[in-house]
Amino acid sequence: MEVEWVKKCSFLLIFLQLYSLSIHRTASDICSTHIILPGPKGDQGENGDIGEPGRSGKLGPPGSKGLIGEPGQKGGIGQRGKIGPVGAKGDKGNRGYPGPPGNKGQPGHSCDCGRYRKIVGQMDINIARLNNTMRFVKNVIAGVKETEEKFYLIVKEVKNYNSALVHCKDRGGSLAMPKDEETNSLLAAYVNKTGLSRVFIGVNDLEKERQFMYTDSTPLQNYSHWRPGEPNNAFGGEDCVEMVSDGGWNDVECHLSIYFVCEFLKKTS
Ligand code: GN1
Ligand code: CA
Ligand code: CA
Repeated sequence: MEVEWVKKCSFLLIFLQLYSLSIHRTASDICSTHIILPGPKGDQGENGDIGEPGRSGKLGPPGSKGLIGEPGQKGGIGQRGKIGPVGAKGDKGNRGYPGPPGNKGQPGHSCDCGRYRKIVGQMDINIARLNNTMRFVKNVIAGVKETEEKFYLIVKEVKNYNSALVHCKDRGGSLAMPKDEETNSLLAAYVNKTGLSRVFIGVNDLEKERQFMYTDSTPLQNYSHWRPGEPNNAFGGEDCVEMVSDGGWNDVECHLSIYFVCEFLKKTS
C-alpha cells in the first residue's frame, strides 16, 4: 500500500511541475529546454504472491545400482519330456504249454509181417558175422586192441615223440593215454605180445618241468604208473614218456626214436 501511495504522489508532483511551466512557456520550449528528473527511490515494495509452479527440471544422472532382489518363487512343473530310446531286448520267455493232440491218422496198410521179420532176422545174423570178421581183422591181422571206448594200435615204425604224435593225429587219433590201470595193463600186454620192450605213450612234461600232462592237455589226475625212481629227468633233458614191457612208465628224451602206440576214439553214434 505504501508503495502505491508513493507512486501516486510522484505522478502528482510531476503533473504540478508541468502545469506551472505550461502557463509561461510553450510545450515545445518545455520539451527542448527542460529535463524531467526522476524522483527519489521509493521504499521497497511488499513481496509478491507465490508464482505458478515452474517447468520440470532436466533428467538427473542414473542412481547407483540397487541390491540383489529376493529369489523368485519356484516355477511350476515342466512339460513331459520326449519319449526315450527303445530298451534292450528282454530275456527269453518260458516254454509254452504243450498244444492239443493232433487228429487221428489214416488207417495203416496191412503188411506181410512174417516176411519182413525174416529179412530183418537175416540182416541181424549178417551184422553179427561182419562184427566177428572185423574183430578178427583188427585183433589178429592188424593187431588192434580195444576197450569199450577206444582202439589202440602199436605202430611198428621208429619215430621221435613229436613225429609219432603227428603220425597218430594224421590218422584221426593221438598217442595212447592210459588213464586207468585196466587200460595200462591192456597196453602192457599188447607191447609184450608184439615182442617190443618200449613204446612212446601220450604223456610229457614239455610245458612245465615235473608237471606231466596227457597230449590232450589234461593233467595226470588219479592215475600214473611210474617205474621206481621215475620220473628222474635224467641229465636234465627227459620230457617225454615211454611205457616198458611190464607196463611201467619212464621219462626219456623226446628225440629218442622208438615205436609208439596210437589210440582212436570209437564213434559212439
Ligand atoms: C636210462 O641208461 P641211463 O641209466 O643213462 C633211461 C633214463 C632212466 C634210467 C633209469 C635213454 O638212463 O630215462 O631214468 O635209465 N634213459 C634212457 O635207470 O633210456
Ligand atoms: Ca622232464
Ligand atoms: Ca627217466
